[in-house]
Amino acid sequence: MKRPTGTIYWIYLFLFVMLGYWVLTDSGGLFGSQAEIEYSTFKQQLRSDNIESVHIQGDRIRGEFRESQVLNRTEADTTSHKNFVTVIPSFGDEGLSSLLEENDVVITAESDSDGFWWYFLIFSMPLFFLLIIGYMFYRRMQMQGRGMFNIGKSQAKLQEPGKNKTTFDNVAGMDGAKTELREIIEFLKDPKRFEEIGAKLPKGVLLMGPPGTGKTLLARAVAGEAGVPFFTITGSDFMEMFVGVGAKRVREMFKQAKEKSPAIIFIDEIDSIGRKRGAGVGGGHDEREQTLNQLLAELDGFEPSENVIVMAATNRPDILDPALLRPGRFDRQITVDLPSQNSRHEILKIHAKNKTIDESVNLDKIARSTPGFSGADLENLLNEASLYAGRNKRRKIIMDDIENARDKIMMGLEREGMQIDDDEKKILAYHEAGHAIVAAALPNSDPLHKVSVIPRGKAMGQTMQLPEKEKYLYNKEYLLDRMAVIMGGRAAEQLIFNTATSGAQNDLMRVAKLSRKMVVEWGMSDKFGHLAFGSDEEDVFLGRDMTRQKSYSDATAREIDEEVQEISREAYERAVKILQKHKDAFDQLAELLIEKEEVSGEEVLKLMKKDQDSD
Ligand code: NHX
Ligand code: ZN
Repeated sequence: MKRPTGTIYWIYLFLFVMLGYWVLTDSGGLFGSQAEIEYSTFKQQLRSDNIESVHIQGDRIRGEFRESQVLNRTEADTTSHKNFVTVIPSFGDEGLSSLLEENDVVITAESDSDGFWWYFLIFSMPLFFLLIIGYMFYRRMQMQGRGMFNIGKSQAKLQEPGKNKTTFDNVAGMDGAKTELREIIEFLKDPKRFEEIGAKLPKGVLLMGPPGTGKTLLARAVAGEAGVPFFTITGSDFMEMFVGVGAKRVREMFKQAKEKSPAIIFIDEIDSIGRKRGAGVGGGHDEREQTLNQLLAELDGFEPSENVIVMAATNRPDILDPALLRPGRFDRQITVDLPSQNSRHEILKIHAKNKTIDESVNLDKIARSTPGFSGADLENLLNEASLYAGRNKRRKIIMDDIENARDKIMMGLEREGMQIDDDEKKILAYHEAGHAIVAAALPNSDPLHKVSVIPRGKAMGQTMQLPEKEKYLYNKEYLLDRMAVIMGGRAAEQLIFNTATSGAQNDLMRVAKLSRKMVVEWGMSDKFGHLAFGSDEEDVFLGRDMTRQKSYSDATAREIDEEVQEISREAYERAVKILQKHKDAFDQLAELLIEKEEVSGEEVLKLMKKDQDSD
């Protein structure tokens, strides 16, 4: 049965208190019939010696008649009354006391208790509210499954070896990481063998890599392969509103793990407790530091023979406290990168297993066209594709579904509600055509995938390029071409409409960032040659040095700025030249875009070819 919810409970209590008040103060006259009589009536009854007793309470008199009185105040009301109530006039009545005595009336009195009850109510109100708040608080904590009394308990979830079916077969790619971890698995399977040789195994393994790359999966697979209990916890689970709780939870968790050893403890998102101490805005954070100190102490404390290995994952290794990375702690650091094209293919195969996919689907082609996708992105990709297929009442996922899903993930959700009028549609079409024509004309830029004037995500239209193959290095020619392509949008606005729009904001930003990087970080400017000035990092919040020393003079800073501007200007001018040269294809593409809204890369290339042939 469901217990009454908090609010209802309090409403009941409130009503109960009100009722009690009502009864006690007698104002409702629950006990016996009681007549309200005029003061003069009362005096008259007193003189005729018909008052047995009075009870004086402030300015009110309650009393009893000697003989019941029939007081017909209205025709209908002819009840006889034994009790009465009346009020002493505010100017007082001096003769009253002697009159009462003369007639042998029993007098009782009470201090102004009416007022007392009011005072009671007023003073108890804050207490009452405090109780309500306290109760709600308590309920909320209970609802989170961590009642008041659980507060110091470990929040780590235990997965028994039998239940964990994850093995390295479930993990595609990551060959380097797997090799590293095999050693640890061997150790966990047969600790004695290693102990006999006197080998000391790392206590902590830190998995670092971007989100969605399968760090948790990898840790789970290690536990599955080794067949040992697996404790998982997220860094933020240690945190509670009370100082010292985190530290206690760390202690508890290690105690539990030691009891079950050999075992693996996995701390996800360790950066939330493992951040550099004493850093960040607003100074230290007592609770977090205590928790971290306790974690360090536990790592130092347990002996290798206890066979507990701590794995941790983070996507921000740079903000971790250096103490965590010292030998004897997380000294084994494994980078988990975004998957390569081959790994993406493997990952897709794994996720395709529990989906019905048409034979015509070429997973390798998908892997090629999804650079920068993480494992989680790929999983999401196939799921979105299956949703598309379902929406279109298909029984199998076809290539189109996957491509649709990919475009959605890469460019954002279509914004169907956005109405664009014809004038703006024209600007938009020319802007995108500008990007596309420059991209098609330049030899070093990534091949065009698609041009679209359908609003998606933040952008009203976009030009998509897909690299032919995985790139880890970008040469100067590629970067210069890329900047020209991005400038193509603004160049188109200028050429066709002789104006500039605010829409190019994002394009301009990207060009500015790229050109600054070329000068400052990559040593690619003609003026400075092969010289880097060091980068200035952005995240001031995350415990980095906020006052990075510049390694160059103000005069150089000015020169850098000039060089950056020069590179951006050149990119713009190259774009203008290309658009002028291919004016026919440019116009045709813009018209095609207005008509069809989406144009594929191949179609753009065809237009370009026709244009060149007619030259
Ligand atoms: C606005 N949006 O904000 C309108 C609705 C030049 C025709 N008033 O360059 O859509 O102006 O080549 C990531 C990606 C802001 C972040 C794109 C943040 C775009 C997109 C502004 C086309 N395509 N601009 C483009 C565009 C705009 C914007 C973004 C972003 C426009 C341009 C957005
Ligand atoms: Zn643009």
